[in-house]
Amino acid sequence: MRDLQRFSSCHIAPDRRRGHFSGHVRARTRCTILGTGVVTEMRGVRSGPVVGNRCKLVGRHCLPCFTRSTLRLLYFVSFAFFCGHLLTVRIAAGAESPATAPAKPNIVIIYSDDVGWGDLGCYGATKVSTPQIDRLASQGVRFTDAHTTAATCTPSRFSILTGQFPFRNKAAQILPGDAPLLIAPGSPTLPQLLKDHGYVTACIGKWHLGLGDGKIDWNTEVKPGPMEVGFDESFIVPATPDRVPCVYLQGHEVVRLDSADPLRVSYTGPIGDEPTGRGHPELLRYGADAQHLGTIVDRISRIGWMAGGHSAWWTDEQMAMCLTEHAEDFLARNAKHPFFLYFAINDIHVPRVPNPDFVAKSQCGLRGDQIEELDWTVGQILSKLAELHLTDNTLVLFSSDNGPILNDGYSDGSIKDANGHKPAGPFRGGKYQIYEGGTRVPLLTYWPGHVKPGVSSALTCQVDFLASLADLAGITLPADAGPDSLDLLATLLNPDAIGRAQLVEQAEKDLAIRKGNWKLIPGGSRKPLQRLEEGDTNSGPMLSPAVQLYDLSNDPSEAHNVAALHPDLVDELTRLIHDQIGRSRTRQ
Ligand SMILES: [Ca+2]
Repeated sequence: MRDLQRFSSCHIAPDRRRGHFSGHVRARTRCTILGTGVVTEMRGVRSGPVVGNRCKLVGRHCLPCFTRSTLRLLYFVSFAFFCGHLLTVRIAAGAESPATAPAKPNIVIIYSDDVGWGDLGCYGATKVSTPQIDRLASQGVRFTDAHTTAATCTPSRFSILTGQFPFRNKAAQILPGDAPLLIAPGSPTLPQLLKDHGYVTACIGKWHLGLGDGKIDWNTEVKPGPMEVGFDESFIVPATPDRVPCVYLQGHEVVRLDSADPLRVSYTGPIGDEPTGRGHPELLRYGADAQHLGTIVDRISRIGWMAGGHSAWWTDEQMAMCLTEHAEDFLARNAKHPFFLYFAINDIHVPRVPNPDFVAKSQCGLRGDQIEELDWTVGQILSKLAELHLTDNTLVLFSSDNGPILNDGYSDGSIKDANGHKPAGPFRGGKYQIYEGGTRVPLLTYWPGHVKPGVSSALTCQVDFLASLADLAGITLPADAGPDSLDLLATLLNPDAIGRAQLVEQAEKDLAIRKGNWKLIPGGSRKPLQRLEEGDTNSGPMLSPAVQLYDLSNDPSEAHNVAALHPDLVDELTRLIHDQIGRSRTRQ
């Protein structure tokens, strides 16, 4: 093998160059002879000549980088593609039913953050490149009317794990970083059900569902948490990347915490002598709103304050890489067991600090660069599944926890750099908002040989994952499990299958209901107009406190309120939403 340094430029992060990075090192190289594109990954490299390290193809390939191992990988991938193509043709021709599903197929949910309907190439984006995610779409089912249960993070995550609408739990709102655990330990969550039926379960990535009992000492065991609601193991960002504490939690313990330097966290006022965004704006890589002027970590001021625990502080630009490595490790360790991986990656939530490998890759600034980092992550998971010969035995679901936003507290240039990119596609609104852009998100299902490739317009919701995936695993739901979760497994696997007849949508305190292509917002929206005027997404016309009725078949951008033209329909949908909200459950 040739010396890679002769034709590659090293992109090891600066702090790694200084030797401050401890633990496993992964470096990526970019070919400077053949042009753009991430070419190889190497493990166990800090700097200097790279000879004899394992190459791993992740994107466009570079001939000089072919090693025997990559050739073997290419051979396998080509063979898998060939077999997948044959199956696709046979299924599309209706010649034969999809292959018989294994008794306990593996399940991977890749749950991205704040990714909008229009943020991906397979949904029409042209300013970003997402070939790996687009591969899921071309070989799986791409849903055009899939929804989160809410237009914000915590309630959507609550629903995906519990199968319950968040409006039934008043605490299911955006949580501070020291909030108590939102889900009752021992309750029949999606991971608990799968665990009880032989699955190994893992939560890797952003949690934001509370921890402990509300009085957390981060220097001792932090629990209850993911492992008390059904996960065998966890490696998490406790809240959000823009909230303290800026540390990883593995199991019950803060990672790399030095007991001689205890970690303290506050959401009531400054603690310790760490600089804050309010006191030292000159230290920031970009400005922040009033909410985000707390403790500065990695030159970014956060929501809340923290002191101590310095050895445990994360580095934002390495977060995607770190979480991906843990996910790959989980897959490798459990290749011979049925597993459920809930991979809640941080991209593309603020603060937007993509790894240097992805900076300026997109045509729409840091936010677009972070989408390309997200795409890389998805490619890594697909490659790992292929390497482990698990592709044909694993259902992969890709989605997002709420709609998109440009300015979410930091002046990172995302509005200025949008460059015509429409993060919500044709839909109105985005994160925090009751309009379709708030909850209508990408959903892709991928399982070669078992998913019929195509595009589905079925109305679906993530609250249905619990019942659907339980069905996939052969689990009969207990009566108290998933009170709002409908079994839409057939819909997830077949673009010709129908979806929900109706769905309650939520954006903080605003509620709406969908029935077919009709949508009623009975109380208007309480979100201030200013957020739209700032150019977050697709602004549309003025908000109205009056009842709003939209015909999405003719008016997907919710621009024309036709409530006055259809009083009977307004009455019918008003009764329907009151019925849905008034029940304790909607699953029969
Ligand atoms: Ca989110």
